[in-house]
Amino acid sequence: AQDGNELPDYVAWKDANDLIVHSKQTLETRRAAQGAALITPSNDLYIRNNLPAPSDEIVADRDAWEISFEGVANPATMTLAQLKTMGVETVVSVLQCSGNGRAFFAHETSGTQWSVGAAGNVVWTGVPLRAVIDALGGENAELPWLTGTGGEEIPPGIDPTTVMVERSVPKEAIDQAILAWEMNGEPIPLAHGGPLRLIVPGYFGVNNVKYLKKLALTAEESPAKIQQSGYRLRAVGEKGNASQPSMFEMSVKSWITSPLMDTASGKVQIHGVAMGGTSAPSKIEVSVDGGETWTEAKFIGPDMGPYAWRPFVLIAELAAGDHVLASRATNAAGDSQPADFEPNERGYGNNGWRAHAVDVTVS
Ligand code: MSS
Repeated sequence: AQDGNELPDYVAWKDANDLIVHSKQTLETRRAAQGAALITPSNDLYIRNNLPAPSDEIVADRDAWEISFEGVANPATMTLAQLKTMGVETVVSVLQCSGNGRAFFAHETSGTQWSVGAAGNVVWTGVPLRAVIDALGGENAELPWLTGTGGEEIPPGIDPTTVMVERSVPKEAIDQAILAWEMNGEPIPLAHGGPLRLIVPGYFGVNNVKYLKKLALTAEESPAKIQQSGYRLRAVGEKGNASQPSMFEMSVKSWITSPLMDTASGKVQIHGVAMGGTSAPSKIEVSVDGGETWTEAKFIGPDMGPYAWRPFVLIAELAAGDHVLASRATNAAGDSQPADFEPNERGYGNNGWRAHAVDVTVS
């Protein structure tokens, strides 16, 4: 990578020039590399792992991967080969880490200092979860949570709940979720959760459990730390606990990807990407004066549904001098980005347009 940071072995196949290596477990897509792309190429997609990825033996025979289902009328263990006979659907959805935008908070936050690159727009293919659950006799109506367990090995001698990646989401998510085996038209790379990944469109990255080995309807949220106290929105200085909002549904957000620093005066194509969270982006405005005045910009390319992002462009006449370029998206539900997002202990969920603005010098 440009920093002189080497790509870790398990992601050596990625494009080093387009990535910032924060650590072995956290790699971010460069803002300029996001450009006006409809779909984020797998080579450029960010990585966030809470535990080291499992060995690549698990993708040697993908169809033999087993997943168990509980909390349904007829609990069962199925192979990926079986799932591939139960239906198939393709969903385009933004994969975004809860901490994307953390670097833009003014207060000090622990955790990876992501700017905009812990996000990508991805094509996922797999079986709708609803079809699988129906085939197993339906879910137990008394159980309100859908709980997915990741396939990492837990190092011996430690309490598994302290490290395991197990996430619960409200069971309403069943209707949009898919069990995916393909990403961007290819088998999901190990680094992104192959052989099988739970995709919950519209939900933050953490809920999209990789190497999914168990899926259950449960009475309670997972006892795992990542559920109980991790990924909870709370005031600066407060500890995490299960009464605080969990990082489930994403919100409306956008950012400019070009120009980012300097540009020549005259006509300039200002572009970026806009996402609606759980409903499609419906409007995108751009400001060249730090948010004093706004002009509606144009979406580029096809609308790929409520969970996808859309690239946008505004052709603006920029005079020489310093400009603050900002973007502000609105979704079909009528929500718009706030100027500022409330600072919170872990720096989650930042969608404030002011923090995502860029300073550009026009000469
Ligand atoms: N899964 C598993 N199994 N493990 C881990 O670690 N992580 C999370 C998700 N899932 C994990 C999982 C997170 S947290 C995120 S973001 C995501 O994933 C990412 O993805 P990629 O593929 O990009 O790496 Mo934050 O909210």
